[in-house]
Amino acid sequence: MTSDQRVSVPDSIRTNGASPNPWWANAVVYQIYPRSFQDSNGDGIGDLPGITSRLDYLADLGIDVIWLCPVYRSPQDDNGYDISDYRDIDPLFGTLDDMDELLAEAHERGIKVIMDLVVNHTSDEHAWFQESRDKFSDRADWYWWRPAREGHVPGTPGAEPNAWGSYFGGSAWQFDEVRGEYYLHLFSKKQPDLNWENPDLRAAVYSMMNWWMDRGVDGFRMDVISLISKTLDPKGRLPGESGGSIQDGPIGPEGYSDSEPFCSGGPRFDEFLKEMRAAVFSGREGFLTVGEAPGIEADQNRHITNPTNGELDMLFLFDQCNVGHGPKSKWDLVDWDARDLKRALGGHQDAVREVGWTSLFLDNHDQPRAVSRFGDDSTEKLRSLSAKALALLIQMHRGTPYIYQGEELGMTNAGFTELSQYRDLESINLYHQRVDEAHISTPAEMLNSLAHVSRDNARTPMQWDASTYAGFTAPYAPREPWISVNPNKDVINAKAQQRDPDSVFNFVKKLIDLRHTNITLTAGLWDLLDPEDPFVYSFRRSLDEDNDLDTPDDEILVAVNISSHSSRLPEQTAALINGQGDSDSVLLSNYDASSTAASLMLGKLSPWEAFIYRLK
Ligand code: TEU
Ligand code: CA
Repeated sequence: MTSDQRVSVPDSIRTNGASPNPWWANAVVYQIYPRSFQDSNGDGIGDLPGITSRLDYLADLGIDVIWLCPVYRSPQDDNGYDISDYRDIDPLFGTLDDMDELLAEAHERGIKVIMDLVVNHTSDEHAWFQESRDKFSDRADWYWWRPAREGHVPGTPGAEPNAWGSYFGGSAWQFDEVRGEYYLHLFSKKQPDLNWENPDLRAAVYSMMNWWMDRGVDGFRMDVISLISKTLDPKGRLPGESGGSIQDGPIGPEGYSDSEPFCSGGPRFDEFLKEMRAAVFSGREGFLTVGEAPGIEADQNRHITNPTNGELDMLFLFDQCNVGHGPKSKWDLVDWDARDLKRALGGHQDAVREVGWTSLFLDNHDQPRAVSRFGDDSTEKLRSLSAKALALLIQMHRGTPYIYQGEELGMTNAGFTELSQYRDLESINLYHQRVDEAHISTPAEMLNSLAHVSRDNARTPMQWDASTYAGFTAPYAPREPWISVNPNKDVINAKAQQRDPDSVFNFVKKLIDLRHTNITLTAGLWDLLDPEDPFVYSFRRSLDEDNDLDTPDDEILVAVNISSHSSRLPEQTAALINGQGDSDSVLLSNYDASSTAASLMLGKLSPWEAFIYRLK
């Protein structure tokens, strides 16, 4: 698409008048998991030169921003989310020169690059942590060090300072022989949590962020930023700690309590975000900040993304990702239907109707593939239809869409059947915790849960072509890919889809183009229709009547049949169509305009039928 076709969004309606310079309001972001995107040197692991070599593909797709998952120096315990040096690139991925080259080549193509910022924790191999193990060092207080529970021998079972469990299994506390105390790690024991109460630590983080901004990055995706402020009692004690005055929550089936109610959106969260905004972003322009925010409610999102509060541009909220998860854990799978998705995504939309913004996504590197999870990958035809339907659904809400690598091809779950095929520490640890330690799952049950929700489902190599390793690494490469390629690369791959006008890729390309050129889709209000219909998810996008724009598309209907059978058009949706069906009004459909017009006249949608329709 040429840039002169692109509408620029007037300030008055971009975020209902509230945001200064929200260029990202009609941008589309593409997430890259470097390890799995493109290997350039045959070691079986994706790298920075590999990404640079694929920028033309991304330019063809039409995206505006790349979110690059962590490439900093790291022992790779959690694939780079454990950083040992924030100011260097891990040799697995390349060098600082390779990073500069990627930035320059992306900018050359009009693509911005935001980096992952992981500052809730570092690696235990970071120099800050090593120094902190000495009680008398300047950095003694940069992490959450605590003595053993009163009356217990340090390092023995039950002596942990409180009952919090780690997201990756086991206790959230690790005893350190050198310091003779425990440190907190909400994630793996190689990811100690930073103590944001310490102002020197905060200053060091902001200085590092400024260093990257000055080097040319365009902003940050902030890893679990919602967890940086922990709830403390007046004496600085954590919930459940000996002598503290705040009670911990109940112990769950795996034997630990949940830290999230005390860590997510904690008491100083807004203060820290405002301080960061002022220290890093004031005086800069054209950047983007997006915070990963598990545990944050839609209403808090409105406050955080209200530009007058000076915190973050947008957050990732996870309600839609929790659809289909049992109340206790993501490993318990439960039935769901379109109403659950409407409640989750609709709640996000309603909260920012007046002010604030939201991000739109179904897929990322921690989630199973959307087409396997919410769509239907049982046949090639249904896979293609449902991948398009889900892409249309998510991108037509109000907010900034994020596409995770391979989602634009409708890539599916990995199809692993044995534990040895998994690489993710979460999958492996939780298997052992639930099967061997807590005895709450059988091996077959846990393998079934992993097949549905393991993070590795999203981490198999990008499928570029049908060759042995899907073009991810050379067929003659000395090393196999670090995780196996999905055998369906023969059918699902970028090369085939770029050539096929009916592919998921070319459909997503049209969606991105619409986001760029249709102002109603960027700025229009969002109104859910037929909330109680279990199959059809439909909504209306419309510009405020008093907008100052001259546009033909000021009222648009979006409808998606979230099922593999045909469904009746529900009442409110049908009333808007009023028995008419005009193929010229179909802006996009995953069938074709005339069959969608016929569906509308009959009042019945075909399996996974999804369309965008101009009402006036
Ligand atoms: O994920 C945080 C987060 O919300 C996850 O813990 C999520 O609950 C988990 O992946 C569910 O399976 C971020 C990163 O996206 C993830 O890749 C990292 O492992 C994690 O933080 C720790 O840095
Ligand atoms: Ca490599």
